[in-house]
Amino acid sequence: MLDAATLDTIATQVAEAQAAPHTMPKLTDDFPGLDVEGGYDVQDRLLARWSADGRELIGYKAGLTSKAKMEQMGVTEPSFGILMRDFVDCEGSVIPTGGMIHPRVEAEIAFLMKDELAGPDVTIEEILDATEFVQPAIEILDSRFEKFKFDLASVIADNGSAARFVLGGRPRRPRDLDLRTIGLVLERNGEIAALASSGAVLGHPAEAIRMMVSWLHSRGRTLPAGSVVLTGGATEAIPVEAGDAVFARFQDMGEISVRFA
Ligand code: OOG
Ligand code: MG
Repeated sequence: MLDAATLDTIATQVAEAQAAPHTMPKLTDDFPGLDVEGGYDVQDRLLARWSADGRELIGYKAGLTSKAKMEQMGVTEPSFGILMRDFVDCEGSVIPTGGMIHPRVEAEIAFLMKDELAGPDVTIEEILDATEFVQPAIEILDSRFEKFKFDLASVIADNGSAARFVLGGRPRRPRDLDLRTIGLVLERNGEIAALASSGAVLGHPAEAIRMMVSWLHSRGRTLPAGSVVLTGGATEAIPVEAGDAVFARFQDMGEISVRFA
């Protein structure tokens, strides 16, 4: 357990590494007492700072929810993080890489919530009832750690490498699809870079929300109505650089494109 002053110091380091993007060593190198709960305490401090700056929380992200992602990043449990309104880019937009260190893209299914979810163990049925629609998303990650290498506590403190995200495609009612078997194809510059099925995310992407709501509950919070939720990359994350065009096709849910400059 780290004391409040140390958690404040870590939050300042992370906030600075994100605001004027630069790498830092894995936080557990300098702060070996940092654990997963401490990582979330750092996130709380980031949220408090950003809210004080007038930035708005619009939802939450689950990460490291598929085997491909866990293997790529060398961890065995999901992570959760916060999504601010200013992380959003428009479908079809050109995203500058200048403000990022080593961006990577991943295809995810987003949920838009119409009702609040709360408590230690909501069911998948309750989650589907509380969902307005599901929609394709591309998340653009940018770890602030050298060589994109970290452990779970460090990446949680870095808000799950969150940088930008794009929603697009065709919003669908969650019960009109079989969310265990949606095919996802991620292309970079016209070539397939990764393939997955939505079931790669914990068997059903709503399972990521089930875990998220119980995590929120453990921290005295709920998932508010109106939240955007990213359920985690079904494929591994693919590096991008200026000039790249990325296209994600989602079976029965349409497609999203973005370019990087
Ligand atoms: C951590 C963030 C993971 C996902 O969808 O798995 C994430 C990382 O891999 O940098 O957003
Ligand atoms: Mg992600």
